[in-house]
Amino acid sequence: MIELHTAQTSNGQRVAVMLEECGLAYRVRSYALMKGEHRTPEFRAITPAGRIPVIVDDDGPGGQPVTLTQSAAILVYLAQKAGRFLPSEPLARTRAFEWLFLAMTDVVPSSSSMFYDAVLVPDKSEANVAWHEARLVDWLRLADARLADREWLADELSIADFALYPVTVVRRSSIERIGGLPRLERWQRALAARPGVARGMAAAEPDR
Ligand SMILES: N[C@@H](CCC(=O)N[C@@H](CS)C(=O)NCC(=O)O)C(=O)O
Repeated sequence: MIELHTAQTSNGQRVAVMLEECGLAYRVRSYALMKGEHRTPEFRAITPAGRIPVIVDDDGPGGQPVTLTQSAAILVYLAQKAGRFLPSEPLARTRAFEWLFLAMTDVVPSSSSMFYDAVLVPDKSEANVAWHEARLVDWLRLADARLADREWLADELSIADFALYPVTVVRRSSIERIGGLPRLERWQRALAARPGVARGMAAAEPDR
């Protein structure tokens, strides 16, 4: 069994979506981050970084338990464990990583910076939020163009799609503000219609 320590955020959702899509058994330990529920010695003992998501797989390689952080690394681990959503052919695999990294190192930082500047930093700045939003939208336009002649970001449905999807849901209003991104929205609808994606997106909801 895999224990998923998570919260109702896009970083947590991408892992729950992947667990669901791979059909792996897992249980959720959900934390209300704004209430500081994760700021405990018990959680720090699991992960010194003190941040979600974390998985603890009691059946890791060689039957040994393994603890992993960083949502993108967890997606790669689960893809290898389940043998799904990460092509084995070298170029197709690299293509999946190309779009995984775009999601994780370009889109997510822009989205996170919007949140930090609007909610967390001492000197809030609407101008800075707008600057990061423009950057976010630039990257999403690239994904929209990529999806013009294909169903998924890489050569097949992959961890790249599951990595990007939750952050595009969180940033729906940014997409609406520029009049929409039709190919990206078609891709969002295709993912939203998948039962595993829907279950994963809701996995950390408080009433669960
Ligand atoms: N790069 C990390 C980011 C992890 C992260 O920033 N998690 C946030 C929630 S989305 C967190 O735990 N924040 C709590 C805190 O900073 O105290 C990943 O993808 O897993």
